[in-house]
Amino acid sequence: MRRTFFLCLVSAITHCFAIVDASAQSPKRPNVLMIAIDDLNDWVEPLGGHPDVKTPAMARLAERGLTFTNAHCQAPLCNPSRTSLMTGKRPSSTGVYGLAPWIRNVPELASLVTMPQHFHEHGYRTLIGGKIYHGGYGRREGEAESDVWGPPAGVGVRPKRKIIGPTPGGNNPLMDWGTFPHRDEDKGDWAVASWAVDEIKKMPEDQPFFLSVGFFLPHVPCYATQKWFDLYPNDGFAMPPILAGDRDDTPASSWYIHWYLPEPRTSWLEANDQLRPLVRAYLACISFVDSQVARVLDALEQSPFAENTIVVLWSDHGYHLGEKAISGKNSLWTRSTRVPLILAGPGVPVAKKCNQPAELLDLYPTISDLVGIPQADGMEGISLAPQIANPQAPRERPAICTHNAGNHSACDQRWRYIRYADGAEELYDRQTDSEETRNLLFGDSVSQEHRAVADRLAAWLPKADKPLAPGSRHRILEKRQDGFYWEGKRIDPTEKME
Ligand SMILES: [Ca+2]
Ligand SMILES: [Ca+2]
Repeated sequence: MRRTFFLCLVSAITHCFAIVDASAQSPKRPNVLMIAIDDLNDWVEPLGGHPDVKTPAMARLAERGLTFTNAHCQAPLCNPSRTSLMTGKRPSSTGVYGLAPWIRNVPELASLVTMPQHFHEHGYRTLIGGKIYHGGYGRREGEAESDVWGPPAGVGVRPKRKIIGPTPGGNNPLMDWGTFPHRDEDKGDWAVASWAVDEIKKMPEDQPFFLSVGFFLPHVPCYATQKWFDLYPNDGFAMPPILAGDRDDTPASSWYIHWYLPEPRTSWLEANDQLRPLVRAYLACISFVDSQVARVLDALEQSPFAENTIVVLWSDHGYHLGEKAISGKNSLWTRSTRVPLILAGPGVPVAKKCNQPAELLDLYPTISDLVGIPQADGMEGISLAPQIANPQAPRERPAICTHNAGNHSACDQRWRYIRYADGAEELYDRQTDSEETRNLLFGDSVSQEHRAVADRLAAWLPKADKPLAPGSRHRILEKRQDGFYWEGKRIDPTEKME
């Protein structure tokens, strides 16, 4: 009784001080540090996607926060994924499926309020450095996307010529990997991390901040200095599981969604002895970018904001390293859709994992909830606050990924269902087949159970897909009356696929 009274008294006094404090100055909302990484799949220690990968900074972040182990992007490509995350809208709602357009160039989308803008409206100082939006989008004068702009994303120093030589699909200069004499300090991501560190050091303390830091690696070209390659000696790392004939049970339309791309297919990588070098370079770049995450996290921890900042780390989509006959993204399988998503800070549980389905587009409403500002209008994501309060809290809606109009996948805790624009389907039991190799809807003897699972997940897919937004370009697939068109050119279904 006495103890209860005492606690009530303490509570009343604390409450009273809180009121006094609030009247003296505006309530101190948590800051937000958002770290985005480009083309990083689940090869990070907290997700266990590769047995040998070394990502101590991300492991450390996971130790002080909550890792969503079943998080998926809304599009397996930079611009549509980032557009979705930053606007809270699905690609099927905006019609942004390709590397263009930028939303402000589309009259119907121009007034969408992005996450930094929403936070700015609620008193936050916003800063963006590196790759948050695709390309140079948002950086032009007159576009009020951020209060402060840091350096743009960039590769930094490059070798004089491509290390691996010419590649198929147009010999794109980005399609390269390996090491050459240079310094970590000469890399684009180093400059972005340095900028973030400086901004944290000189950050005003009288206004909450929303700092977005976007790293470019392990996006191609996968260049890193020798020390990062030394972490993965040539015979000292596992190769990803690559199953010959894995696509014998996937439909032709699974090829159309990545029909003609600069990313080499596995057949070329194997024929040119480049598969192992690519995997090694990708691992090296992951560890390098992790070291840049460490620099930013260290700066935050040494700052006055250490205790009052929500940290969120995500990647815009995954990456194939030879699995299912391709390298790159632009598929609807786990290699492309599964992404790191880690949150830490005030209100977030420590060293926990949540395997409920989560979508990157949930971040906008989730972070709004975590800092206590109103929800923006028209959010299509669902706040993850219930899972942050209780990582076991069930979530009914599966995570949906879209690659061009009409091609979708849906993941719940166990299954992945895929439907392409021509109606072709796939279903995988990820509980027994985590790499999604056995399409349970292939062949003539589909079980009633599997049909029912497929139909249940299909019901969640967007009912209508917005047509291509004006100005759509790059990696565009369209299903027209007479077949599929890739970048405006009709696909010949008899053409060789692998
Ligand atoms: Ca990307
Ligand atoms: Ca297969």
